[in-house]
Amino acid sequence: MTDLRGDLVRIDRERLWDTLMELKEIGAYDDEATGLRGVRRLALTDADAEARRRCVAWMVEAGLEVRVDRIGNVYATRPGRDRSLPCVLMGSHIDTVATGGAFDGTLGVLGGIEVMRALNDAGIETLRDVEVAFFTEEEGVRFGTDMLGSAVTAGRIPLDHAHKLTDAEGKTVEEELVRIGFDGPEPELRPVPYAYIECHIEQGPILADAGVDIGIVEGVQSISWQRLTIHGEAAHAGTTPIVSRHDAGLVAASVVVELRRMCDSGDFGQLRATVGSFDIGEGQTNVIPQRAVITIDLRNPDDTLMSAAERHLAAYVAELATQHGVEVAWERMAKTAMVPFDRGIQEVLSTTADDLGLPYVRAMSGAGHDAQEIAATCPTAMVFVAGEHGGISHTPREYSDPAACGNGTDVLANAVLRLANQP
Ligand code: HGY
Ligand code: MN
Ligand code: MN
Repeated sequence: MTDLRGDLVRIDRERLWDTLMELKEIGAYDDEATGLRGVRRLALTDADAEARRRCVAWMVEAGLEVRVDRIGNVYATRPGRDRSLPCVLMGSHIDTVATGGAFDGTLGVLGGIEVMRALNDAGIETLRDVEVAFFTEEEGVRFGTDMLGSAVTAGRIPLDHAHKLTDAEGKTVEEELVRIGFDGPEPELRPVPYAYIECHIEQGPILADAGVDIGIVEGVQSISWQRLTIHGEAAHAGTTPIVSRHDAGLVAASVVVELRRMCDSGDFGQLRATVGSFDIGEGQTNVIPQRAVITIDLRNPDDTLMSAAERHLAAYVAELATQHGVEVAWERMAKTAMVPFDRGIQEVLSTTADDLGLPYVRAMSGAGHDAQEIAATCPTAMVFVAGEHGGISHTPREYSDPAACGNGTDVLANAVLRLANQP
């Protein structure tokens, strides 16, 4: 329905919330650690496929033209008056981490579909086409590199390379796209949009600390993902003298401790480091670990300090290898620079929030998003929505209330509407 104060449109908050609550049941699981229902919907699994089909059904019900590209990205178009003009694109992702919540990514996709319904309800015809998308494997948890689908459509990752990526069982992206029926015919390098806006939960404490629902996002910090494999030597835990050990587990653990020291030191700015995966091989109580494999996730808003951190880490590990007589192998999984968002699009978002009477703060994104990839192709920005429990995310405790989700999606709707009527 159209707002009484003129050109503002309002989404149907109940309808949006119902779709969020319905989608979170696809891939739902009982999380022991929290006692809550979590969401486990890794990219291209059966759960992801079912969620994809459900979103496509909602898109078709809203009268949208749906297409699928060769990396499985799905686009749904609401035609405008002049179809020769580049579209305004909204979107995000519906794949989750293995211990996910109900809002990461899904708010931007279901919010975009709700924007389309609200435009239909208000009988609004836009000048430009408006599209909503969900991108493949944004999380990177299954196939090892994040923002995969959006990086392919932005031309950063070649389709062929993406198709060949494998999961822990050796299944390729291409095989899984075919298996779930989302190996679309559309070229992955899509027509360049006029603008892209992504609505997403903040996944951190900034908005909650400021007591606001809305964040205007200024950019995304740099991301570095590496896998480190350490080959030592198995030996008896009791008989082997300390000085003659080649303990892969000790080297891996030393890296974890050094990463935290690097963050605490301040020598690398606002560096954040995480070893999220720590594989110690057979895991035998009385055997010195022969092999350890860890993943290292670094984040930094400053590219120069990110590179300095990577160099320091490489030198530290090389020294450890010599000291402990182990072999090390590095594998690059992902690397993206800090991405600033378009000031013009940020301006449309902030004036829209003002017109809606919604207080906001400006913030850099701590998390990676599809928007950072699409920003390479067209003017792009994001609107953040506050989360409860300090904005905690990538856990079933992730929660944003109906009012915050509705406010964020109203900002999305009206910013998209303004852009879609720009000649
Ligand atoms: O890793 C990230 O920041 C995002 O959740 N994919
Ligand atoms: Mn996300
Ligand atoms: Mn995420």
